[in-house]
Amino acid sequence: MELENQFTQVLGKSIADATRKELYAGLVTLVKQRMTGIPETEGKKKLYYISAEFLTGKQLGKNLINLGIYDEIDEILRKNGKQLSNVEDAEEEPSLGNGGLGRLAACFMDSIATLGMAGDGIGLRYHFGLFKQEFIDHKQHEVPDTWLGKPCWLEKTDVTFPIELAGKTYHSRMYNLDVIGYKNGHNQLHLFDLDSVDESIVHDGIEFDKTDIAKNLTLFLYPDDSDKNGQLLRIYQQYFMVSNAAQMIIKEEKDKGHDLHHLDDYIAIQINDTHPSMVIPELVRLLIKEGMSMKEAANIVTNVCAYTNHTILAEALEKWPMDYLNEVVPQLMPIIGGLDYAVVCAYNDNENLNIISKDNRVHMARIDMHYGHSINGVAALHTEILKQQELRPFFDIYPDKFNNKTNGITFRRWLMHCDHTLSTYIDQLIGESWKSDADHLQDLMQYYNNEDVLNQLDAIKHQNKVEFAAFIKSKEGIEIDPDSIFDVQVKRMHEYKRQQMNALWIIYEYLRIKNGQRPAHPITVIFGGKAAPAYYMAKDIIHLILCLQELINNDPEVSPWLKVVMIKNYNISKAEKTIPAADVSEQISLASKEASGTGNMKFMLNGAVTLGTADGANVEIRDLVGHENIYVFGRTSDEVINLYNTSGYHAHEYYDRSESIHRVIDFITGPELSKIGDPALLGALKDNLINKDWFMTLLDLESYCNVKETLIYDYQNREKWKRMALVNIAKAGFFSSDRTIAEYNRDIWHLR
Ligand code: 26V
Repeated sequence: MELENQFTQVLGKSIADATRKELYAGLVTLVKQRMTGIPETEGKKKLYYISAEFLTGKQLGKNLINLGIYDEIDEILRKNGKQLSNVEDAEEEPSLGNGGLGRLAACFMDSIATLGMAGDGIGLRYHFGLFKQEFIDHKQHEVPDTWLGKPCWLEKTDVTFPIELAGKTYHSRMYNLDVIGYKNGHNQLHLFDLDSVDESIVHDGIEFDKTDIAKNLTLFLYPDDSDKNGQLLRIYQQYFMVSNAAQMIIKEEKDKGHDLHHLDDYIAIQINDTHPSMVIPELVRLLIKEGMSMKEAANIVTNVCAYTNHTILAEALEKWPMDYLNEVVPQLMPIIGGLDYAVVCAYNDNENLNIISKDNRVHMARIDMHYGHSINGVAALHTEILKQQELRPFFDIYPDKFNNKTNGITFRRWLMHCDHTLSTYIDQLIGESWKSDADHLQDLMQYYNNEDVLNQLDAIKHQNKVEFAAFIKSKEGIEIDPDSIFDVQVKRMHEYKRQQMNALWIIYEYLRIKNGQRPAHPITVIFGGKAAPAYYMAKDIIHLILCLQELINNDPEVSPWLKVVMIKNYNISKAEKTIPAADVSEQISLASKEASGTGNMKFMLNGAVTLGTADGANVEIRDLVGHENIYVFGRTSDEVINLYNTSGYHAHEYYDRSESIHRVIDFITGPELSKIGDPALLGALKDNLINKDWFMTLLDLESYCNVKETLIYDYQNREKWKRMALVNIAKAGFFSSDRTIAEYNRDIWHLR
């Protein structure tokens, strides 16, 4: 009753009379009032998690869950003829991330708070986030994502720092987002911005004048960096982020009366990929200004900072030209030069280790590795590859700095919120202890032979599929059959993730159906994901999928057996609707290339079965569920690495040798698709697949087709499938981000 009174009071009218928007605004106020009552977590040592991305997702549902009032509010609304999920839909989703790295940061913030650690996030307040994806003529178009509506969870503050960019001083503004843990903890996410940023300079999609820093600095996450001005803008953004971070941290420490000479006793900084790497020279610079020697400052900063690597893809390892840094952050150059000089002296001018390479580029990850005390990969296999291959020279000199932290996800969002029915049913079966100790999900294994439980789990999945089908019908106008297999590949579009391989399977299956060979069970292949605006091959893959969607769904001979759906503007809220409805989780990256993956964990937790390569965390999923509860195919990472080292892969050999591969590839430019799509784009994709195929699609295509056929066949064995689903849920506990964060703290941060 108390809660209902508070709700009515903030609304200023009866719940029954309020509109959806009013109810949403009322709940924002109510939640903020409740959060204010929770004291901020304090501890002797505090963590700062610096990241260019925080893909937080919508806040309302998560905050209600973490405050422990979700069910009560749900009940109050129901009583008044309203629906909480409907009210949640009124929230704009913050678009402050790109994919796994940003979502990981958000899961981590949730777990850090939940575990009662003092730890704040630091990032940027992008006005339009990444971009919003639209499809026109079967092609991706980018438009600004206007997520900063009202009411907003972000609170504007009076906190501001002077930031020097290209010799000019700008004044930042800090915005705060409260991070409430699950029934415990209260931290902040600090997002910095400039008041002068001008949204009106954006035109024709996401075009804008890249030179006007005062107006453009925080418009977009990852603005196009295919030209010099774009690259300069990235450096401006990165320095703006870390200079705010460094100044804020030093101010907080001074305010607490801490001695900066012992900064490493009081703070830990986690550098999320190389985007925040300039925090190292910036902190050194500020500590020198505080009167410290360069040597002492560098020592302390090394003890404070730790670096996480999230990819082995060369193009993501940032190496900024010296000239550019000179232009944007001249104040850092003497520091970076000094840090490099010490490395040159210590390691005999070894070109593999130098921060500044002979071609005058600054290797950002190398700053982190020399001047941080920890280097971690994000899954066991990934960390091994870093140690043995990509970062080998650093592993040779700093073996003790390397450690693995297999990624995790917060079960509050990825089970309790996204599948409330399943979560509640699990509570009934094994109690609620899994919410604070996810390993307890294993207690579900006692139901392995319990037909009632297996059927009930299956009924929940089916209902999720029915709801998802209705959602797809309303958003995409496509009718899909909840009794078909929902086979899902949702993630950023990238050649290494090999959505094109899935598309080639679709063509293969289409041709078989046309030839009278139907699959053992109808199947719906569901895609979702954005392509970087300047990444043409990824856009061409989207184009192919959209053309296949049109061709296949409208073919009465094929569509009862095979359908294709590409979800537009795939984001966290859509993920929350999609994942609980999935039967099959497609994780088909070229082995060695997907550092971890975290979608794979979300699907597993929601009872989908993985169809994947032995890559990233898939390997650990396989170890947990056993071979009989996962479909693994394709070359191993060792085999793939060997092919790269020996230049042993030639796509055209596969094209020439296999008649069926030949036919599938030729279909891309055949009459059926050319009628629908753009022959130039389809031709470019086909050409790439035959003559380049850097991520070896054709290498694994045949084994992929074979294993997918087995999987479809197995799906008919309902008893077997239901058990596989149960085992996947029961074994997912390891992938709780609470476990990951406990490990970061045990091995790297040492908070409390
Ligand atoms: C690279 C680039 C390249 C140019 C365009 C902008 C951009 C932005 C970010 C990056 C770094 C990508 C790193 C990344 O997101 N890695 C993902 O991290 C996840 C969390 O650890 C992991 O699960 C995924 O496997 C990994 O791909």
